[in-house]
Amino acid sequence: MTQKHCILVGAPVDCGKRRQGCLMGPDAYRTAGIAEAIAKLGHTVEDLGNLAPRNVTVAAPRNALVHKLAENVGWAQTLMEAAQETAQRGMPIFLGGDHALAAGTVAGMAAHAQAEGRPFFALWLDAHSDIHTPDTTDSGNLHGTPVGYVTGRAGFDAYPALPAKVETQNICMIGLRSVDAAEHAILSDADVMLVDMRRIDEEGISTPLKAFLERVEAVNGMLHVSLDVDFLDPSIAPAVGTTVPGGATVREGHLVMEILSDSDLVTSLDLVELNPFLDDRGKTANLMVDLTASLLGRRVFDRPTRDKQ
Ligand code: Z70
Ligand code: MN
Ligand code: MN
Ligand code: MN
Repeated sequence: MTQKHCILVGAPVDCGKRRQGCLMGPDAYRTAGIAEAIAKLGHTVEDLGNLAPRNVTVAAPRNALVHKLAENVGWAQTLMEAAQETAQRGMPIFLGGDHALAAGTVAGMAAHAQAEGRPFFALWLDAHSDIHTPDTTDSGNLHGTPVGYVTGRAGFDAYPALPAKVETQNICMIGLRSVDAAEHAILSDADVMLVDMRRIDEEGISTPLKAFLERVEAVNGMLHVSLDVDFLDPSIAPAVGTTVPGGATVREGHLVMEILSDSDLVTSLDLVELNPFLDDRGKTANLMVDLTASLLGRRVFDRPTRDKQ
């Protein structure tokens, strides 16, 4: 892959759900050596430190279950701007923080792509589809809503106006195994590319991923990757509030990242939902850093598949 200027953006977002701890995520990635791992691959690295949410006031949400709406809206504003600023001079890597942060990062990257005159695509690596709205969520946890926001669903009146809507047909979700009824209803009408665990078991993870990447490449698109810790199986990635059994293996995780790296299509990355309070001697933070290294070009061999005659 080509040499990048990687910009680490600390986003200690912890307002997207009730269980606390994701605010320690950015520092856990730093402790696990994310900057050093990226620099070792020949890229340049800049660390912006940790950002803070804009202070905003909002009207009370219609749905009384909704948790910390103002703080979520404040983070969306901060991160939408940070994405647009950093994307102009490098590849932003957002160190979360829970998945609520993607409302800002994805909306900001979509706005950047629009300004560049390029189509925008998002790859959602997650057990969940996160396509609720503040009205449909039955947990009130806004980390379950960023896809709803960026695709322009109704109900986000408190949020900043979307500068550029993400087309549902430009989204691919891989790793799905926990989808709520209201999400199921919207997804069965939309044209999101859905890759659940059954499809991964039957086709392998590379076949649908490569099919999606071909579509991105064909139109010179920009690709944002949003990696939720719970994409991975909880046995290898325990540091997450919502563990869902039956997730991706270490090998599937690395394979996805290596294929993405080979494609050289990825222009931004979220690392989300790491809760260091729940980790086992840093193993989840270390794995997320290793996966980031694979995305940025780390290989066992450059060409592993060719035999010498
Ligand atoms: C559920 C909800 C969710 C992440 C859990 C779960 C949402 N659909 N998202 N963990 N990343 O509460 O809305
Ligand atoms: Mn998620
Ligand atoms: Mn999830
Ligand atoms: Mn739910």
